[in-house]
Amino acid sequence: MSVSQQQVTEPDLDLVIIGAGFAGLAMLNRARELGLRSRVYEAGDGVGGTWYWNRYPGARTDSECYYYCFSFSEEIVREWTWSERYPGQPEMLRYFDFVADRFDLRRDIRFGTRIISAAFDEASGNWEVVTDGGERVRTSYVVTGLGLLSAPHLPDFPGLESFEGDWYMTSRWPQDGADLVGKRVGIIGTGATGVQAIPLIAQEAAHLTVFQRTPNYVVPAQNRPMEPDEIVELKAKHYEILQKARDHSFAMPFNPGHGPASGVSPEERQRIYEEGWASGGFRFLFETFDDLLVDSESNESAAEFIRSKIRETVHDPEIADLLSPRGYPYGGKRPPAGHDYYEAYNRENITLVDVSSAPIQEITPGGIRAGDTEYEFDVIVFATGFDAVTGALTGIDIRGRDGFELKRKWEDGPRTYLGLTAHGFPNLFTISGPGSPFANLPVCIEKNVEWIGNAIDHARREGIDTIEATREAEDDWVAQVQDVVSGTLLTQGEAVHSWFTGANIPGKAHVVNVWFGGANNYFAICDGVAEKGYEGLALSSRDRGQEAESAAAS
Ligand code: NA7
Repeated sequence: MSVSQQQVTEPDLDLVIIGAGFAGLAMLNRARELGLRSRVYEAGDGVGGTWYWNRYPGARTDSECYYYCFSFSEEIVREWTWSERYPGQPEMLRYFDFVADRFDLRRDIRFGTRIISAAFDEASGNWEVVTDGGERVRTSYVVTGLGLLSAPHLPDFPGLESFEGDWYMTSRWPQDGADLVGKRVGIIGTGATGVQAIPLIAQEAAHLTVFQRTPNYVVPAQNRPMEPDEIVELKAKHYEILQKARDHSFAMPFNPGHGPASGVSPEERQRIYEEGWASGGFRFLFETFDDLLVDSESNESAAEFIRSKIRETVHDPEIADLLSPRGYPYGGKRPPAGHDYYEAYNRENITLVDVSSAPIQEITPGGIRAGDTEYEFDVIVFATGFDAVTGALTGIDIRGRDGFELKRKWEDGPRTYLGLTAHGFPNLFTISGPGSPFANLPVCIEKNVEWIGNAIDHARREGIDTIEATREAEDDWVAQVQDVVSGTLLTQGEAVHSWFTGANIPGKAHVVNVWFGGANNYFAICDGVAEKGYEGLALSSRDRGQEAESAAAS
């Protein structure tokens, strides 16, 4: 290559990172440690990702604060103190601001800037990334930190443009809030988001009508303020707790359950479920019995326990019955954590409308028509979920070798190696991409960041220009992602539109798009791949004019 050619193809940056949530910030910090010239592009005007956008009433974490957080810096662990077991969205945003300021991250972040395309240039071996403002940046590497649940899904209801009131999507809630006081509000959706929003909207609205298509298994989160003593203890043990999370199949520092649900007497089973209910949230799923996600009978015993709690809590038996999930397993859809969720249905100003048999037909100027009935509203709230896992990535025009579109590659379902890379898309890494674990995300994200950072560092040290998944390794991973879930009950939510399988989006390929083979196993696999010289990845060096494919990959 001549000097002049080299000048033409010299990239502006080593690394472009897309997104300034958990993934983007952790990646930026790691990139700086590695001496990479990096820049983050973020569509929002601030840091936080999910926690920047989801400002709806009641938005808070479903995982406990002390493991739903960054671990990359001991300073953060030492200096930040959580106020609640499950921090609310405003506290999460303060946390992100704290981290961004503490590490002076903002100077490398372009806010209010959306990446609209990224194309791999075969001749130079660089990516050209284009922003919505028309800026073009050439970079050696692109890392996406777009989040699994960030591309909002607004169902295609006819007539929305005719609605004369105000309407909001929970995931695009206005920064200065929405005035719901004294209003007639209708909310569509009873997933994790709707379940958080409903009790709080009911407190503000004159009347709240909930449109429910599929009832969920809601276990109370059991939120409470953090105690000073426990904060001291948790900070002291942070890295021990992190290791425990990394050893858990859902990356949570939980204790194992009590074996199979059938292994104990009915009385003991009841006692253990009561204990799990009092512990709250995901602990009910993971610390009661170990076979709830694999054994139908065990699962049904937990499901029936939850139904009994609904009957106990909700005064009107008909409403309790409508709220009771049936016909799919507990865990078949991502189970929400509740904050007085079922209690809210005892309020005078809340109405539950079952739209499973009488679907929403249209939005009218005055409200919503479901079946033959029209409901009148001042405000409609859409808590209708996300084009999960792939939506944010396919929303960007990403083109790899030969201009091939990522969107086309994933038409029949996403194809990646380890959820991190895709064949035909060299030097592009996807943090928490399709085929990576759906588990406690900060822990998964930081493991991905560590792996990607090491891979880039290795490549630079070895004079390698491109890293790319081999087709064989990708095929094998795609098959494994489907295989590991086959022995579980997790895909049985297909019938009830679970986003795990893409079934919540009309027309989307129905395949499991996350790794359910255990986050702990996944971390070990990724570590093993790196230890074996990036097995399954082709590492090539242009200068050497050779395809220096990793020995292990061949
Ligand atoms: P979810 O869990 O995908 O929930 C979306 C909700 O919207 C769910 O209750 C859907 O009913 C409902 N929905 C979607 N389309 C329609 C139509 N056309 N008619 C009626 N109801 C509809 O999204 P969330 O935002 O609550 O949670 C997403 C994740 O964020 C969550 O899993 C956590 O990981 C954090 P359905 O159940 O499909 O019948």
